[in-house]
Parts: sequence; structure tokens; C-alpha cells
Amino acid sequence: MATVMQKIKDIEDEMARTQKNKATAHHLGLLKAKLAKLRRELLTPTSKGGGGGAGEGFDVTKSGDARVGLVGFPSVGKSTLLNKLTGTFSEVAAYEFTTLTCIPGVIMYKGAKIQLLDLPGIIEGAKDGKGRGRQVISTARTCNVILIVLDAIKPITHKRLIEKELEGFGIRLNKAPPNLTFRRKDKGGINFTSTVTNTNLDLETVKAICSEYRIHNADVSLRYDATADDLIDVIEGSRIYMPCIYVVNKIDQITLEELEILDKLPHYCPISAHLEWNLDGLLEMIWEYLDLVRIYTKPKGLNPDYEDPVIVSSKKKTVEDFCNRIHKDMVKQFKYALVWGSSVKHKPQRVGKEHELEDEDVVQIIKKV
Ligand SMILES: Nc1nc2c(ncn2[C@@H]2O[C@H](COP(=O)(O)OP(=O)(O)OP(=O)(O)O)[C@@H](O)[C@H]2O)c(=O)[nH]1
Ligand SMILES: [Mg+2]
Repeated sequence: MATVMQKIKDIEDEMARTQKNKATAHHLGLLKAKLAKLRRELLTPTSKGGGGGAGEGFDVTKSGDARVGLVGFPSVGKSTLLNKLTGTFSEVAAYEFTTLTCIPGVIMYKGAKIQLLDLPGIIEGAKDGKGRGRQVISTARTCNVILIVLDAIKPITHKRLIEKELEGFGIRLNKAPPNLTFRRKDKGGINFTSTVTNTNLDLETVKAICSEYRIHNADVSLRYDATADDLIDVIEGSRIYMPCIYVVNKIDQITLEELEILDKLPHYCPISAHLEWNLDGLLEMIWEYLDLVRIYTKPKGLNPDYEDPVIVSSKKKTVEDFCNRIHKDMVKQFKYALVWGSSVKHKPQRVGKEHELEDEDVVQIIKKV
């Protein structure tokens, strides 16, 4: 019996053999869809073929305002970084696979409590069940930001390898969800429209992908030059779009010229964990990528509490979200709020619970009597 992993390998081999051109586009699209389906099968606990167990993460309780995970090959310095940033102890050693489980630490930054997770090193093929990779990547899926830790003296190809492992698990790095609409229908066949010129997808490819999912009637409309993978992501669903920082560690071992190149790359942060170089720069970057909003509470008749902000995500920053962070019953008693800060024109301004707050706003909640 061919295992799921064998089937994945076969398809990957076939894709590598297939020349990419207009005539093969729909066939490649079909193979990509098959691959996505097999990968999903590998992750569902009921799959027989996979090997390596279900896609369950490490059992570490979420705490604090946000979660950041350290992912990388063995011995790149993940544990060293956790120790320096959080003061938590995670064993450091020159041999590979020193860390065997998930070790959490806490960073206090700008009044926010950020949970940092040290994870075991992953190896190529992790997504297909090698080592503890699936557990590592399942845990990575629960994070708000991922730090891919790279060793400055190791080949740059390592970056792509790690990315491939995460992508195989449905994690999309530094990418917005595809701007395309996919709507199933009862009849009418496959309809394909686009507001831009498409270099990747044509009707035939779209049909091939849909047929792999046994979808025969659907409207697909694009607003940008989407790829076959983008369409598959939308059909599959359950993709996670995650901000990611490439932390290049051990820069104490490279030349200044090499460092200057690294410094220019997008999403890169060169550091030396061991010598504590640029850890402040990294913290600042983590903060930026977490995209959090600090709200100061002002009890009636008192000064705002600037020491202990309530932290909300910039995607969920209404007054209601703020109330829910404080207490689950708070909105029930909510009458209106007084807000000072950049989200309002007047000081203070009276707002309802739909009002969107901005970083460093001050809020006083007025309850119903
Ligand atoms: N030169 C240099 N060595 C470092 C630096 N950071 C870590 N190391 C060394 O790299 C080796 C591996 O460090 P760890 O922190 O254990 O690496 P890890 O990524 O946690 O490794 P695993 O747990 O095995 O996946 C140790 O010998 C560290 O002392 C650095 O900034 N510069
Ligand atoms: Mg370690």
C-alpha cells in the first residue's frame, strides 16, 4: 500500500519532472490540488497513511497578550535567544536537538506580556511526519508571530527549507489572504472572471483544480494575478496568515560586508543572541509585527493607569473588544465610553461600543445604573 507520504513524494517528483508552460499549467494545477489534499489528510488524526501521529501541538497553556514562537533547524541558537530575552532557562548546547519539548518564557515589553516559545529544532520533511516537526509546526500555528531563526554561517537555502515546512502545514508567512472570490453554486458550470491580466491562471487550470475537489459549479473572480496555489488555499480554507521575522543569529561570526547585505533584506533581523547584539532591535521588530494596541484605563475621578495597559490586537480594537479583555460581563453593563487620544477629535469624546480605539488611547467606561 502506498502511504500518504509516498503519494506526496510521487506527486512532488512528477511536478519536478513537468516543464512549466502554458500547455502544462492545468496539469500542474491539478497536481498542486492533489498535493494539498494529501497534506491535509496527513494532518487529520484519522489518517492511516501518515505516521508520526496527529497534528497536535505541545501542551503549553497560552498566557499573556500574545504568543511568539521560535522555529528553526537545530543548533541555530533558539534556546540561547529565549534565555537572553526572557531570563527563562532552556538548555543550550553545541550538539543538535538539545531542546526536546516546548519551553515557554515571558517578555515584558511596553506593558504587554508576550509569551515566547522555545521549540525543538525541526528538520527537512518535518511537515511529512519526520522528527517532532509536526508537533513543532502545530504549535507554531497557535502563535501570533513566528521567528524563523537562521544561522548566519549556514547556507541561505535553509530559509527556504523552513518556509516550505511551514507552508506544507498551511501557514502563510508575511502574506495577505488571497484577494479572490470563490463561490460554489448549484448549476452553471465553472465561471472564471478577472479584473486584471492573468499570467498564472486560466479557465482550464481553474476547472482542473475545481474538479479535483469535485466542484463542478462555481464562480471564481480575481482582482489580482493570483496563482494556482492561491486558489487552492481559498478552496481548502484553514490557512493561517502569519507575520514572520527572519532572525539571523550568530552575526559575530560573519564579516561586516555580509552583515550589510543581511540588514537590507525585508523581514530580516540580524542578531547575536550569545553576545546580546541587537536584541533591542529585535524586540522593537517583534512589537511592530505583533501589531498590538495599548489602551489605558481611567477609573472615574482618578488618573489613567499608564503602568498596566489593556492590550488588544489592531484587528480587534473596538471599545467592545477592550471591555471583553477586562471582564466578560463588562459589555452587559456598558452605557458609553469616554475616550481621549488619537482615535477621537474631542477630549474626551463620548463613544459607543463599536468605536475603534488607537494605540495609547485612554478610556473610561460609564456603566448603566
Ligand atoms: N557564535 C555564536 N554562537 C551562538 C550564538 N547563539 C548561540 N550560539 C551557540 O550555538 C549552539 C546552539 O545553541 P542553542 O541555543 O542550544 O541552539 P538551539 O537552536 O536551541 O538548538 P536545538 O535545541 O538543538 O534545536 C550553542 O553552542 C550556543 O552557545 C551566537 O550568537 N553566536
Ligand atoms: Mg534549543
